[in-house]
Amino acid sequence: MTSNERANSIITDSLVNEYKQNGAVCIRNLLTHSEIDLLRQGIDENLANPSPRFKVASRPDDTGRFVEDFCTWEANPYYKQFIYESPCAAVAGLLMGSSISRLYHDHLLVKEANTKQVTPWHQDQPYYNIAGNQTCSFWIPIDPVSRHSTLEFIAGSHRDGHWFMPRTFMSLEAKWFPEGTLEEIPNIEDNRDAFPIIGWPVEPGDAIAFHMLTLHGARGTMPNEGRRRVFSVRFLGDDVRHSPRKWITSPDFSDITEQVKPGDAMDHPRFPIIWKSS
Ligand SMILES: O=C(O)CCC(=O)C(=O)O
Repeated sequence: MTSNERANSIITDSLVNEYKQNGAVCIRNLLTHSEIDLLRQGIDENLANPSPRFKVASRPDDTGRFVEDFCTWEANPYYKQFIYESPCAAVAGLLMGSSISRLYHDHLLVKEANTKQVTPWHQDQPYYNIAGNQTCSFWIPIDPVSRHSTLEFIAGSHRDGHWFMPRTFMSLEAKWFPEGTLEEIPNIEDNRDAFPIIGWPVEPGDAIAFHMLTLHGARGTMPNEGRRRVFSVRFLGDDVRHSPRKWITSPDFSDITEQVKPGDAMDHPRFPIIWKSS
């Protein structure tokens, strides 16, 4: 079966509706052993040769460690092959209801066992340089992840028009939109029962897809768990347009700011179209 055929056989109308309603779905057994192996090699290569964008997202006294890297697919042959050959781009196209899936960027997120650092609740789009509604990010673990340590979402939070203030994960600084210009994220963690929190324990091969405005976050990892290595790849659909900012976005795309006009599609070699509907 081609990856397109696999995507078509897995993505049912009910999964598309769940994506529309909740802004996040778990797709069981989307990826083959060899695709997960490709990501394992890609992550090894990435950690051995971190990019200038690599960052440690946990404090020095954390009992574990949380590291991230961004936008390395062009230099990493394993990531590149995965992005072009796995069914993810086709799945994103079907979930977004888009005629294309354009690559936005890749993102590595590794939490070692017993990492105390949480990933605070946030939306992704306020950190970015894009406007539009047809968006889809994948969160793909290559290790088993428990319900405790998995990525969690507030079901439906992408639909209510809120753009919440993006802040740095550790010091909670407002480095993007100026203070006071966007709504603050409610205190979800201390009031978990008041929110429709969804999340899934996952095995290698499963993938979570979510909208770039869905509120999401993750706890730390448990001492008795292994590493939580995650590859994330993010796609844009038909209606997404360049929305350059006055500040440096995360990831930093200031090098393309002059090359794609505000309001234009993200038509640039950094953002290739990976899938088109037939
Ligand atoms: O892996 C995590 O802890 C956070 C992931 C996340 O925020 C994202 O993929 O946008």
